[in-house]
Amino acid sequence: MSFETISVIGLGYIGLPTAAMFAAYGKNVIGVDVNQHAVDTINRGEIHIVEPELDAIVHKAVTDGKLKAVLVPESADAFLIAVPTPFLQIENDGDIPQPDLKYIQAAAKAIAPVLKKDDLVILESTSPVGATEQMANWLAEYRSDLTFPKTHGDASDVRIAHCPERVLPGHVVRELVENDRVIGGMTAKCSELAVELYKTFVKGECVITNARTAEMAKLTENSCRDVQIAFANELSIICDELDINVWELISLANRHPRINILQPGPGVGGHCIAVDPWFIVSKTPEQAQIIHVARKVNDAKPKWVINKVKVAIAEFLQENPTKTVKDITIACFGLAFKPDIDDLRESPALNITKEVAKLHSGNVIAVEPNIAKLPNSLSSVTELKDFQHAIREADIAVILVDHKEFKDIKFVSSTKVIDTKGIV
Ligand code: SAJ
Repeated sequence: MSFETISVIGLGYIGLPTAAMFAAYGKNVIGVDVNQHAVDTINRGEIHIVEPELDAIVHKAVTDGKLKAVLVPESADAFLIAVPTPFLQIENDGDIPQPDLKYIQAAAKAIAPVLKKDDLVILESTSPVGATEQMANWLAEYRSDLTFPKTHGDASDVRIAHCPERVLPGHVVRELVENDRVIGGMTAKCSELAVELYKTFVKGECVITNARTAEMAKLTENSCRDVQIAFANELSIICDELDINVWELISLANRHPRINILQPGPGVGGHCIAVDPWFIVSKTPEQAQIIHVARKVNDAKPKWVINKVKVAIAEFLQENPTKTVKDITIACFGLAFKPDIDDLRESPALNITKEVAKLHSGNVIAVEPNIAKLPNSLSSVTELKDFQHAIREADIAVILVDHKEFKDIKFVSSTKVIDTKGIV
């Protein structure tokens, strides 16, 4: 089977680079998105997301006529679904977040009318175990004239697989090509065809398993990182209590040949590591003990940092009895969810800055070298200032992200520094 036309449903951080890569390797690609702005932007040869090197690849693919974006799916040989898998609204504090598959269902419904015999449908969205089978059930429901793997095995009209994306934001273009892929077909034939499709551009190994294991593999990778970060975050709180420098401690422990502790921080952000472990916990709440606790440890870290700010304010007032709270300037260094990117979504640094601005009646300034303008949620409570200004003005400095611009940061001795990233 040769896949001539490939359709990617969902043109976000994963779907757009994937669509562009297939187009760059000669396939005809139809990208589908419900967002008119995204569709228009891509069809102009531009991009609506920030990812290094992607703009040039999309521009060339569109100019060469290999990539187009549409609102409604058209016929294709393979469909890759890369839509979000968020949570359902939590009703009570402490409830376990439950995954919401409504975008996968909507994608299945949208492609069903154009689906034909011998098509391959791949779910790329990070999903709870069982989501691929659920998607296949929805497709079977919408297209009772076609056969599916669950009932017809390798002889089915439509082939289904789960192939989770595993690329690191900021390095997507390189990692899409170089990373190994986990290919979880619903049957052996489904896997074989999915490997053939990805081999269009993937230089890494395409390793075959079943759909459920592929779903769990992706959740396991991100949960493993979350648990390890929780360990580092817990160490940082223990060390603070015991008056030990956690950064020195970790670098010493990491000299052991079999130890590799990650770095503590102000909490875990982004749309993956802080989300995916819940897909395991919600499915197996009795069994997923460590994964659950790790989530709670990481989610509690921003509160701990905010408490440190409150303590610093009290100490500052004690040491400077002629001053009032209103005289204190707090500078927050970094708003992004990790270093050297401009992505503020689900960022603990952003949330901490917001909370500090809410609790502090004096001046709060924010430094984020990767953005030109503050998001609306912050612009009414704080100002975006440059690095040097913030260093000069800060009575209390809160370092929240280890951006490269902050590496040589130095404060005057009177500035109280809360360094969540071990830069100072
Ligand atoms: N973080 C720490 N300490 C560390 C490492 C990270 O506090 O030592 C924090 C970061 O500051 C950030 C959060 O964790 O707030 C997540 O950052 P990250 O770099 O660990 O991961 P993401 O969310 O950018 O991308 C992850 C990657 N998964 C793994 O490394 C196992 C990526 O490969 C996945 O494709 C991506 O999730 C995804 O889409 O699932």
